Amino acid sequence: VTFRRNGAAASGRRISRASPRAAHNGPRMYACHKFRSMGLSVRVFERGSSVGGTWYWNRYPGARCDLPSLEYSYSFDEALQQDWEWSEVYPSQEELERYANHVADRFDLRRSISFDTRVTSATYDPDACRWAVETDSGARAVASHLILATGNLSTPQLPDIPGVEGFAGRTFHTGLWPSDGVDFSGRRVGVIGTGSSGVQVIPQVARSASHLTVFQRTANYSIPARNAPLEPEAQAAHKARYGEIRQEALVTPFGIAKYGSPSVSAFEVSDEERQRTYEACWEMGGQAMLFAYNDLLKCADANETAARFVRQRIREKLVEPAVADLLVPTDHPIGAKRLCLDTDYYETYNRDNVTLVCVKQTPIRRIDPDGLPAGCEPRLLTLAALSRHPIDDLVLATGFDAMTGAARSIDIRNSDGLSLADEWESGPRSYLGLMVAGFPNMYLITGPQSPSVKSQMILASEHHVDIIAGIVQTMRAEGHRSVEAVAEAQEEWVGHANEVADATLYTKASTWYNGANVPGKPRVFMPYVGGVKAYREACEDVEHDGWRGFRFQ
Ligand code: N01
Repeated sequence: VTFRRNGAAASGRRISRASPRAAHNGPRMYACHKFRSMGLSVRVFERGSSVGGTWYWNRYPGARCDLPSLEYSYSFDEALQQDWEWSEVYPSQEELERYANHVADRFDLRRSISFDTRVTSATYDPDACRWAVETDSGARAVASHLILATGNLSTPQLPDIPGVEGFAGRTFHTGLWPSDGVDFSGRRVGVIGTGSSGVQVIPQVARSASHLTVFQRTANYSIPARNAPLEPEAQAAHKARYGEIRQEALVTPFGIAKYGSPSVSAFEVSDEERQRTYEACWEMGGQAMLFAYNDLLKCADANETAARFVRQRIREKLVEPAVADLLVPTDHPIGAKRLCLDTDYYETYNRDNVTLVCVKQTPIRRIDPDGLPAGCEPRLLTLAALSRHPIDDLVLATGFDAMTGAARSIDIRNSDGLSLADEWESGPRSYLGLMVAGFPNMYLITGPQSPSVKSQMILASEHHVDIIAGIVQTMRAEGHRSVEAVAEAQEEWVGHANEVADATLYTKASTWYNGANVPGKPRVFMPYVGGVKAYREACEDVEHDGWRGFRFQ
């Protein structure tokens, strides 16, 4: 049975690995608008039944973006950014979905989108310089340019645990949540996964379930989000200098104006001053902690100063020291795995109806139809000496086949018959995260080796759409029929991206950034972490040098 989001999970049907794909709608909608305004004929294929992408699929209770609403939004249209009123500092899934629908209607985009349609294959014809696209609905298209706006966190990943597909109760993946919601009242619920999704959904489920058992493999660092209503004065002040703030964002490491470029090292200040800074960051909430000093993600000792501070704060929230021992992260630098932001996450473990099970040393070996068997984690079981963990509902907050999963699932073939999946068998390689050598007229949006997930995604998507538009304009103006990344330029860029990553602490953790969460996936660090400013400058240089590294014909 293919797991479908609408209703299937709520009625308790089985989950299968044949999951749909969803990308953030940011790039698709802006690309549609931009290319249509250039007079091109555009067809967008969308697996979902409506717009929203990430915010269409990830509608689990508590789902919320952890970047400020006023920044995590389109900048391409001044009237849009002035008109839309955000209600909270950090936008909820509901508000983001509403915003996406507003954008689709405002720019009349739906007429160019084929919903409920999954692209199954794309084949390049070198004589015509065209891509032939096929879909699961039978719809076909032929196009001069093919854009993979397939998303970075869009292919839900089931855990590699035998029995997961045979669980008899209801199973939900956070990235495929039923549109009509889920009622957990009176139910015994198990949650596997304590990344950003788990940290958000766990406090919500605990409020209604009769009992919640959380299976944690790696304890993660989580900071209070401190979401709040967005005061009208603050919103007006931001909008009064919106353009300037957008420009400020472009010269920060992560493309977020709120988190500028720190100029000092953690060791250039006294212990007392550092402590005061960390306390201020903790009170401010959000991702501020990681932006306090310029070496927190580069120097292990500097990182440890922040990690130690956060560990202490986590301990202070927990009543049971034994539970704190399990929840305090010790095995990776803070920020090397995506920093989580939460509302009442740690406090949830003080509730009587919540059990934490650590499955680090003794992994879950199988899932039975009615729960997790005894012995999956007998040694470190903390709050209850249960011999087994009977559960009615299983929530998989187990993440995604990130950055390459969706693109590799489409049978994309170049003129030699080589598939993109084969080309990327040893890990993805691209030129600037925009094109893959050997695949003419095919573009990636926020692809591997671009800042993508290590930046503000909407800004990153707009940047890539604008670059592709520039390439297409050049082709029109100069009469070219095809464009392709030059293999040597790609190798050089990939080498640079790897060098930059190796100089950071990001490589010191097993994460979806480096494919560690998907069995068999090559261990390649995928995002570009040289910073948004450096990346944009590199792209500008390429363009000024007549699109250096791209071959036009
Ligand atoms: O996924 P994840 P996510 N047995 O991969 C565990 C964005 N996002 O959906 O760490 C036991 O981070 C796994 O354990 P481990 C954000 O960029 C943003 O939570 O591999 N456990 C981990 O705990 C984020 O980083 C927002 O040891 C197993 C969890 O499942 C990205 O999406 C909100 C297991 C997966 O965590 C992905 O986040 C949500 C097994 N067999 C998401 N297999 C906001 O903006 C996996 N796990 C706030």
